[in-house]
Amino acid sequence: MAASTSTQTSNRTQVGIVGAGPAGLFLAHLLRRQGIDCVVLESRSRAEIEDTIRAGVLEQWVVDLMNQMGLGDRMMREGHFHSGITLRFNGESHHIDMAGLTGGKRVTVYAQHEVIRDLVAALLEDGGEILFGVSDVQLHGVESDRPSIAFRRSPDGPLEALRCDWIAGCDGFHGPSRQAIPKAVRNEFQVVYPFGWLGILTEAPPSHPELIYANHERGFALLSTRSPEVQRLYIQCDPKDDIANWSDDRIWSELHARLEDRDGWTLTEGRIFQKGIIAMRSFVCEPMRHGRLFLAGDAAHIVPPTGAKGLNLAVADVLVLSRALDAFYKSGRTDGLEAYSAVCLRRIWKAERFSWYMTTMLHRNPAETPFEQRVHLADLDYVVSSRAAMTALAENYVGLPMD
Ligand code: FAS
Ligand code: PHB
Repeated sequence: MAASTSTQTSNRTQVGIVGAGPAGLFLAHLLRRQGIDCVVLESRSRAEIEDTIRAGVLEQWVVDLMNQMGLGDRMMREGHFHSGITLRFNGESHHIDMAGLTGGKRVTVYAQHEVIRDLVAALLEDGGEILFGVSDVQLHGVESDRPSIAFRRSPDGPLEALRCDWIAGCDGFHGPSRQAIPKAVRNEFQVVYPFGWLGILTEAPPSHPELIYANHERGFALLSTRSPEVQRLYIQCDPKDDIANWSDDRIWSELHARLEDRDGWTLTEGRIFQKGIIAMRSFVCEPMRHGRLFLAGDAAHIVPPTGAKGLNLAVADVLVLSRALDAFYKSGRTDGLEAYSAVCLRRIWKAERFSWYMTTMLHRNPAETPFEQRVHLADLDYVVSSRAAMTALAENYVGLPMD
C-alpha cells in the first residue's frame, strides 16, 4: 500500500513507530524482516527528512548491519572508509591508527541524510508504510494493553487513531513520545555545554585523508568530509550566536588558524553552500520504557557530536528492541522487553562518557580555569603517547561491540 498518498491505510498494526529518523527507519526494516507489522508516522515530508544535514560517521557494526540487511550498496560505493583519525594540538598532528589498535575496525563517513534516503527508498519499495506529513501526534493508552497513536494525515484532516500492540518513540529530542512517560517516573540527566558548533558544507577537494580533531587556543575545530567534491567542517562557537555574524571569510580564517600545524599543512577553501550553528548537550532519560511505549535514539538520549555516536546509538537501541519484539511475537517471551531499558542504558552511558570525554578534552570551555585547560592538553598528550590510552580511544570511536 503506497505511503502517504493512500487515503485508506491500515489503522491497526503490531508496532506503531513515531518518527522516520535513523531509529524509526532501521526499526521498521528490522521488524519487517522478522515478519512483524509496523507503520511509521513522520511529521515532516519525505524531502525534508532526506535533506536534513546531520551525522556523518558510521561505526563498523552499523555498516556491517546495513550490508547484512541488503541496504548498504550505495554506502559501499560512495562512503569513505577511514582506519584512523588525526588529533591536532599545540600545532602538532598525531595519527591514531584505529584499525591497527582494534583488530582492523574502521569508521565509514557516509552522510546521515544519504542513509535516510537509502532506508526510505528500500522500505517503500518493500511495501513498508510511512505516513509523511502527519500532525497532532498524541500517544494514548501506553499504560494499557491497547495503546494507540492519534494523528492527522494533514493539518485540517480528521483525527485518526493507529491502534497497535507497542509504540516505538523514535521522534527525537523534541518529539512527544518522552513526554508520554509521566514526570514522576522519568529521571533525566543533562549537561548543556557553554559552546556549540558552526558547521559548513563546502565545494572543495579533501584537504586531509582522515578526520582532524583540533584543540586550539581559539577553540575546537573538526575537518570531516562528504565526497571528493564536498567537505564538512565544524568550528566551536557561541551557541547563541547568529549565523549572520559569520561571513565566509571569517569562517575560513578561523578554520585556517585552528587547524594549522607546524608542518605547513594547508586547508583548501571552496564555496560554502550550507552553514548553521548547533547547540550541544549530553542528555539521558531513564527509564526508556513505560508500559507499551519504548523510547529509542535521540528521544531518550543526546550526545555531543564530538564522539560521532548519536546515529550509531539510535541503531543500537532499535536492534535491541527488534530482538525483544521478535522473541515476544515468536515465543511470547517478555524478558527482552523487560530488559530493554537496562540493556540499552549500559551502552548509552558508555557512549555518553566517551562523548563527554572527547568534548571536554578537545574544546576550550570559557567557564574552565587555566588549570583545567592544561589538564585537557595533558590528556591529549597522554592519549598520543600511550598505546593503552590510544587503544581506549580507538575502540570507543570505532564502536564498542554490540552484545
Ligand atoms: P532524529 O531526530 O534523527 O529523527 C526523529 C524523527 O522524528 C524526525 O524525522 C522528526 O521529523 C520526527 N518527529 C519529530 N516529532 C514528531 C512528531 N510529533 N510526529 C511524527 N514525527 C516526529 N551522530 C553520529 O552518530 N555521528 C555524527 O557524526 C553526528 N553528527 C551530528 C552532527 C549534527 C550537526 C547533529 C545535529 C547531530 C549529529 N549526530 C551525529 C547525532 C544525530 O545524528 C542523531 O543522533 C540522530 O539523528 C538520532 O536519530 P533519531 O533518534 O532517529 O532522531
Ligand atoms: C560529520 O562528518 O558530520 C562529523 C564527523 C565526526 C563527528 C561529528 C560530525 O564527530
